[in-house]
Amino acid sequence: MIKTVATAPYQDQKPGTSGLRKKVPVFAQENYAENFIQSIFDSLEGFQGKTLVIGGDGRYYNREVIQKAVKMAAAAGFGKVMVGQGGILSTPAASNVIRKYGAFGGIVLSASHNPGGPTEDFGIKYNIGNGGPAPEKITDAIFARSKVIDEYKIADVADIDLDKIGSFDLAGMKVEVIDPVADYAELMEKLFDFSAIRALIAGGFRVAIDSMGAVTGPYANEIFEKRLGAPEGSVRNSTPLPDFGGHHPDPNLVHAKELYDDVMSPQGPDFGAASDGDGDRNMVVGKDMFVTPSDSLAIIAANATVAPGYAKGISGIARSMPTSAAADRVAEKLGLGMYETPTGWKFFGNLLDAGKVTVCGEESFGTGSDHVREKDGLWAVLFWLNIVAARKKSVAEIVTQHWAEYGRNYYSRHDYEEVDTDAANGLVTALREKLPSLPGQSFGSLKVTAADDFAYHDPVDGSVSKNQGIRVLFEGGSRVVFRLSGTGTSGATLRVYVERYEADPAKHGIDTQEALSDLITVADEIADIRKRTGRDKPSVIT
Ligand code: G16
Repeated sequence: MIKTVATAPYQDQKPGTSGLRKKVPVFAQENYAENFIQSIFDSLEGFQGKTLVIGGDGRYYNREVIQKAVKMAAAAGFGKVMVGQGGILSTPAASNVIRKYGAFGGIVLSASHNPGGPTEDFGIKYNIGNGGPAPEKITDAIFARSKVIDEYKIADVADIDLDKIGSFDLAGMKVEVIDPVADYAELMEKLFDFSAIRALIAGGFRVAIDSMGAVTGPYANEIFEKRLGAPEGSVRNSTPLPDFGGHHPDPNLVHAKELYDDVMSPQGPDFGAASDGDGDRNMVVGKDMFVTPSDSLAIIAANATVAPGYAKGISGIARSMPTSAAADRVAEKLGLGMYETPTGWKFFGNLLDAGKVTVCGEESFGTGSDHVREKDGLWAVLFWLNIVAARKKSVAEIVTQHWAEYGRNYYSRHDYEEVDTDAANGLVTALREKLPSLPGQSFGSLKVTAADDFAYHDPVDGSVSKNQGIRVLFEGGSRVVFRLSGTGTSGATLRVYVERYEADPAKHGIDTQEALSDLITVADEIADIRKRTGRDKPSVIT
């Protein structure tokens, strides 16, 4: 019943910031997905007879790859596979299932916020037993294996019925098709004060949750409409669609603009939130106030004790290097440990496992805590609603009061998408060469105090990750950071992160792009962006 299939390796299966992401036609090549899945199994040890969790964000090609993964898990010797009904498991829900049931690991099929469809993106990533993305030593091993693989094993059986909850035997392995929502909703109910949020909503506070035609729809329906009593229709675009309804399921000011405009209109809801393709990202908007992800992390950390799951306080905070230093000020005031990691949620895993931090966040619309080992979109939304309910203040009041207390970190990210790869690499190489000469140089009124290529020394396992983004720091705490995205699937994406600290509350009401305009000009001057990329402006500003 187990078939061994001869295969030829592909040379391009290097996992990026979060797993392997490619266009569907790439994944649909002969044995492409099989090679990668077998390379994952070949890089692991000790899973015989143990449990593997499998689920995905429901995008185009999800069901096909789930069938392959289940049959290959049986052939590899797993004892049990737990798979979400319909092949659905949001990334944080998958992380929770892995942890709750003590699974050996999980395979999550997602290309996150990237578009879906026959010519769009697909992805596969492996999560370890703590529920988090595999660390670099495993992803490196998977890549090495994928370059030489010559066969894979698969159970030669009919497709399983993914839509019916229940369990059955498949080639000697147990398959359990589980409700993808129940465990997750139960966890959220433990962490947050649902009765306070229910009372807030019953009192007329209007929420709009945009699931963007992606995986959080069923989760948001259950949590916001069923358990928290939000009127029907409060959750929008709630049916997960293979192509996300043609939307780009990226919760930011560009792709969730409709929701943003609605909340900003006088008759619109009081609170808006959106999630991405696989449910780990979030965007939070209050009336007259967009909350930057960096501020969101700082404000959640500062107010954490209002939520029952965090009532005892938090142990520390971690943020990715390009994320603004707003959270650092909270950590300093509360006397908490503060950690700066490279971009990629996988770098938070060790800190969370060691109990050094409770909450983590990234500028890329990701926030989360030690409840799972992934960032968690709906968790962040519920945290915000819990804070609003407990403090009895609007989002705008909460944010402006936070700035008044801690100062404001003006922050913006400029993305240059689908830039020619050679041009992008050339820009980074030239920047690296310039680094030693930058400190001491002045650009207008901005004087460079330090410039480096960020390297991370993991305080838990001692591993070192180099070349994680180029930082140019200026007097007064302003900075620009340059890095190439590790999640794109065509060309290169240059990200430029710009930040300026302003302590004076009288100067907290300036438009963000205006407040950062001198730094934006200097970033272009230092990196020669226009000339090297041939672009006169970013493709996306968030
Ligand atoms: C992934 C990672 C995040 C990272 C983001 C952006 O998010 O999990 O940790 O911040 O990519 O990475 P990059 O700047 O390299 O594109 P997601 O939501 O895509 O899984």
